[in-house]
Amino acid sequence: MNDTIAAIATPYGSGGIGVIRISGPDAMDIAAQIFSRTRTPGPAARDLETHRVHHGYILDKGDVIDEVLLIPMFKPRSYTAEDVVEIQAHSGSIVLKQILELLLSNGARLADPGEFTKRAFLNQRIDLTQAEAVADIINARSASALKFAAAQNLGALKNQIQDLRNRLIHLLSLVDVCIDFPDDVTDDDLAAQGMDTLDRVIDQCREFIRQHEDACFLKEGIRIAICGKPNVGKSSLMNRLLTREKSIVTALPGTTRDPIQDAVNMNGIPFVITDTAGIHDTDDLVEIIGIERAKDHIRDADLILFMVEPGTTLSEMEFKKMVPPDKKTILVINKIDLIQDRSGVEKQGGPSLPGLPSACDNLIQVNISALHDRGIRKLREKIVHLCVRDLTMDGSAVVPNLRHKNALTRVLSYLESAKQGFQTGQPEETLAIDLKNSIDSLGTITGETASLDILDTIFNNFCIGK
Ligand SMILES: Nc1nc2c(ncn2[C@@H]2O[C@H](COP(=O)(O)OP(=O)(O)OP(=O)(O)O)[C@@H](O)[C@H]2O)c(=O)[nH]1
Ligand SMILES: [Mg+2]
Repeated sequence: MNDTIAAIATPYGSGGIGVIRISGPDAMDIAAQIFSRTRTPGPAARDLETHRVHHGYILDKGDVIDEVLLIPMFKPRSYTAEDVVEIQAHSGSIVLKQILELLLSNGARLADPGEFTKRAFLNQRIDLTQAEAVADIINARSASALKFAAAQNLGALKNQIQDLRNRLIHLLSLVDVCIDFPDDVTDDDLAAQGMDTLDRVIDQCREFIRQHEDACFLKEGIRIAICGKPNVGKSSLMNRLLTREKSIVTALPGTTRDPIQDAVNMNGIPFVITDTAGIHDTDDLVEIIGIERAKDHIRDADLILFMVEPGTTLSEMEFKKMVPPDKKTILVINKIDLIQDRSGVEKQGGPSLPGLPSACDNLIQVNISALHDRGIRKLREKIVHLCVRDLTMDGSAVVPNLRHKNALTRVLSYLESAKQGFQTGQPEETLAIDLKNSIDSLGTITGETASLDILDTIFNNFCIGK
């Protein structure tokens, strides 16, 4: 951290402006070597006022490379809490690369991925949950994912974890007093206070884990599988939901073999939809493999759109083969145009509603025509409602990620053991070990006790320049 790093912070390619970022003790000196307020080399601009925008030119051996704006942000009021200089240049890959190379030849080092954010963490401007939230904001694929990431970036998770950690540290200090001055605290007092703190912290850890399980798919996408017999219109529906022609549609049964997958946002919530091969009894080897893959996707899905068409019948057995019990399922009756006109009046002489087993009675049913774009909006509403209604995320914008969840699970096991220790009157020294371990595990979430391995894993996933 004693050196000065530089990187292009904006994406590769052409654009209005591109930003080059420099951070470290020599940031201003290095920038001053290549920046001039006039088109010709002048005295080095070292005395620029901090947190102001300065107009000037980047010069290379007297030649103007670009007209730029330069913003010095001296420590500690900067992204990394070090001296930072940002140069706003015209955004073309050649011009940005030339400016970067000039900075490197004047003493800066090319930043590693995520190194600016890593420095912000190591300089204690942000904790590890906030650093992770920076990557989540950049990678957010939906409004809901962005909302959680933004709250975490502002310290929502950090504050709550620190509060739990402080409670445990307080309890540990009480246990330490008991060890050193056994006469000052009675066993009963310690047990009462210990149980109270442990119950509260355990409840909160469980709540965090529940929130992870409830809402992590809001970050990654809720998995929907479209399934049914061949030719019922699964691929047509897939294309409607994606609003583009992704899956091949033909009048031939057995058109879709490989599962076709794509992501889409509905109401700001990310979904990953899979169109699958029609399920039926067949001797065709390729179809058999496709059907096996379809079943894998159906098993892993969070929601199934089970499709049928008018004029067919389905036995209980056939239904069970396609839809596993206890899966969230919407019964989609497609090709409704064959039996009803646009105003919902029954057509005479055509096919009738499908004959379905009683297991379908409890399913939410939506009638659509994928071909004529009827009922699709209602189906979208039902999908969103069914997937999000169980979430009790109101008032709590905290969604721990998998790393946090694993740490919380470790914390829980130490605390359960400590609780048992209090209940069975174990020696204070043993209780202290469990408490210490739980405090350390909580610290890995915020970064207070995180190992270098954890830091490397987190920051290596960042882009360069962040
Ligand atoms: N009348 C009518 N035809 C439809 C509708 N939706 C789909 N089709 C037709 O039904 C046929 C099969 O559609 P697909 O979307 O390929 O059906 P699928 O379920 O994906 O078929 P497989 O991949 O073979 O299992 C095509 O000819 C579609 O044009 C609809 O709402 N009404
Ligand atoms: Mg298909």
